[in-house]
Amino acid sequence: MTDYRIKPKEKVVVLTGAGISAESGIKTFRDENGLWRNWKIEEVASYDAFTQNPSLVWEFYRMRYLQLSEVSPNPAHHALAEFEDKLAGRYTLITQNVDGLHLEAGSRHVLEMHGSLRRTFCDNCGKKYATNEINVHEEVPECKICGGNLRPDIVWFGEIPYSLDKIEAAMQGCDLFLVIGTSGVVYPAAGLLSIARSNNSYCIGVNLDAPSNLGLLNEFHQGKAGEILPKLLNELTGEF
Ligand code: BV8
Ligand code: ZN
Repeated sequence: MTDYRIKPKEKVVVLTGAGISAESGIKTFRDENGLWRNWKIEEVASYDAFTQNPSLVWEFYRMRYLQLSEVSPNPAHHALAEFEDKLAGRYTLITQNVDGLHLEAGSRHVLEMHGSLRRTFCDNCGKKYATNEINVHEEVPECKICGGNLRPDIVWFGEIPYSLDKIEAAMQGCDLFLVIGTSGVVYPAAGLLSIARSNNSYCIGVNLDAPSNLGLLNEFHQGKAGEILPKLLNELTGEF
């Protein structure tokens, strides 16, 4: 599988995308039955869409939020949580996913760069809410303080992702970069692999299909993350 072995003090950064949650039953975006087959990005995943039709945007996110109560982390999420325990202090997990499954699996240092379905905030006064403390069944949930429209705490297209400063710091001096379950289409997340290469990180990819930026990888393991990661991560830490 891999000959790479993480040396003591080496720093590891992991970037995940929708593919790592696929085996939990959560739709990806760009696979054949992905979300963007039935929903138009411009109608549900931008601030303009929200101001023009908040009800449609909430229909899209309500459906995805309610699904969270029916899904759970899969072996890929659990393998990463155990991996983190072995690399305490020199490990960063960056996820594009908004499902919160890494946290549910026990990962601790997670940078949810595109936000989370489990958080909401008021578009008018900024008050933050956990989504489980609002009435998500309201057509457009209202702020208890000012009556404004609540929005999912999701980074939409055209909005600046969260934690870019922490992400940039993590990428500096990163020795091993793992990119898992992402089509490598959405920036700035997709640009991290190029940054890793320019920082001379060793780059390993795990994906069902060959991603668009395959040429930048030192190693590519094709297949399902839930099947590949448990063994691969144990090999990397020399446990296998
Ligand atoms: C920004 C929240 C300015 C929504 C998301 C033209 C060129 C380049 C860039 C742009 C451009 N025009 C506009 C842009 C910028 C734009 C962008 O990149 N657009 C793309 C579409 C071209 N980006 C932005 O707008 C970003 N903001 O640029 O602000 C800025 C930035 C920095 C500094 C200053 C200013 C904001 C982007 C965030 C948008 N929000 N999410 C929501 O979730 O509802 S993006 C959305 O796509 C999700 O977060 C998702 O995670 C992400 C990426 O998709 P993937 O995770 O890769 O999922 P996908 O379905 O594509 O692929 C799944 C993969 O898994 C597949 O390859 C499949 O083979 C694999 N797989 C499937 N099953 C498995 C598997 N792998 C392993 N195991 C399996 N079992
Ligand atoms: Zn408010």
